[in-house]
Amino acid sequence: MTESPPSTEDWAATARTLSQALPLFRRYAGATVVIKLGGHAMGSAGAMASFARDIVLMSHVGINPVIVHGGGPMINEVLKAQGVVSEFINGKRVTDEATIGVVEMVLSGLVGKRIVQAINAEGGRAIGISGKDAQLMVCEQTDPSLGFVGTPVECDPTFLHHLKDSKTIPVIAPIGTGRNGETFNVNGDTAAGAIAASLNADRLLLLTDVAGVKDATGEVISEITPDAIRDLTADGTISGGMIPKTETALAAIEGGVRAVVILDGRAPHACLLELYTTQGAGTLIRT
Ligand code: X2W
Repeated sequence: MTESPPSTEDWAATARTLSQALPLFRRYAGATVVIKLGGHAMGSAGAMASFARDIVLMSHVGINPVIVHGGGPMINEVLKAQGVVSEFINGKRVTDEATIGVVEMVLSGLVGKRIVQAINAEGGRAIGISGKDAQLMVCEQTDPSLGFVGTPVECDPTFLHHLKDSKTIPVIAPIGTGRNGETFNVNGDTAAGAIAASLNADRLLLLTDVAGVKDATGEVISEITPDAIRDLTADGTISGGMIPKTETALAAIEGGVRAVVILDGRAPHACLLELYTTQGAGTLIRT
């Protein structure tokens, strides 16, 4: 069955929506927004296309989007095909020499290029790099028990500024370089926080598979301060997988990011809802 063509009323509603968006577009014109797209938030090809379209729209209305991606589930799949099951300590993959090769291949080669291709297919101009490129993310070993897992200690955003000047959208894989030529696997949230801080980003959006930070009754909190986050963590309300996300948020804010939002990336148009509606989406964290 073919869809009926839009009516005059439909077009009028579209025009009204566009006109109403103007003040919201102006609010973020020139802003740098770092978006962490986690592997669990990536979903189907259709969801990826919709995400890519939102990113292209953001760049057309004056935002400088910077994408940092994860890809944990995709790494698991490739390792599984090789008969390897990873061990995780506090949410970080124990990464031996064989594993780091797979991690880099999957993140830089597969996942990053998939996002680049989706953005370019929607008319944007994206480029896939990793933290290794142009000394973007220099790391130190996080803990010997984790093997080749790195903590970013120096981020040089110079190359990202060049990309911004040439209206190119960076898609960054969370792989870092060590001072002695090592390759480090960096948690995607940690990498996004460090890169956002180096850019003094206006917003860091952590797209995940939960609606946001929840209070003791299970309701999503729409806005919260870093101090209140610390209280909710101390009393156990914030726990499990949410802890690395809130820790990333607090570190990013301390490092100079204006605000962090934790939101469900599987919701259609999650980024647009957050930036361009007065209601927002997920949990906004700022002082
Ligand atoms: C992650 C990197 C990918 C990632 C890993 O190996 O799975 C560490 O655990 P998500 O999809 O955002 O979870 N690195 C050290 O963070 O992916």
